[in-house]
Amino acid sequence: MISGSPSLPHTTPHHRMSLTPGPADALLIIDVQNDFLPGGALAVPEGDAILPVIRQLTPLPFGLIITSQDWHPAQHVSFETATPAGLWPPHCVAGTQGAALAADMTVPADTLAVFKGTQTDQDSYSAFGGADAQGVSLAALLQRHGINRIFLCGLALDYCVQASALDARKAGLETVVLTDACRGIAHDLTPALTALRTAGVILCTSQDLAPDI
Ligand code: VGL
Ligand code: ZN
Repeated sequence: MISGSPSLPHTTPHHRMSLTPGPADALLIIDVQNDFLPGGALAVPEGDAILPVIRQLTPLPFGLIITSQDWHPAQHVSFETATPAGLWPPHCVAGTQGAALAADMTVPADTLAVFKGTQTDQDSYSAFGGADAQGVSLAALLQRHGINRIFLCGLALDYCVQASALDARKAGLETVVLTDACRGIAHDLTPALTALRTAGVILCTSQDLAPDI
């Protein structure tokens, strides 16, 4: 480049970082469960719009793909029917169809699964509060696979995706939220996006990973 020539407009350090997934990158698919989809007990507006986007992401060469699931006991503390502190209608009760992953989001056979909010008296919006069926925490699974960067997508952007992305930063991971592969509960998602950016989370779209998506 000619010395003194202007740098490219709109080019920031973040954008210069390669966003092409590789072996040290994980895709974390947050709570794409029937109860968070239209018709479900706690439907996220347009939640189903992310399904085709996620279907384009899963074939990319991530080192690891993990799904998280809200997996609540029938009288969970977060249910308005169970406790005065409960904020939500009953949803994602362990083992029910509502807690199952969306049938039209096919994930590769070697995808790992973590479950959260499994104790009656505790909730966790963050997937980092979850563990696999053997009780191995999400953080341990990522470490075991040598993951240093995590891409997040799923539901809901302003609750479980946000909490998981903030915990990923706290765990020292490069953290990218794929905004077109998320939907939120609030009408205005600006506060959630601002909190993410402030914590050093990179916001981009699936287009930035695979230009032909
Ligand atoms: C969620 C509310 C209650 C989420 C889970 O997955 O974002 N939101 N439980
Ligand atoms: Zn929940």
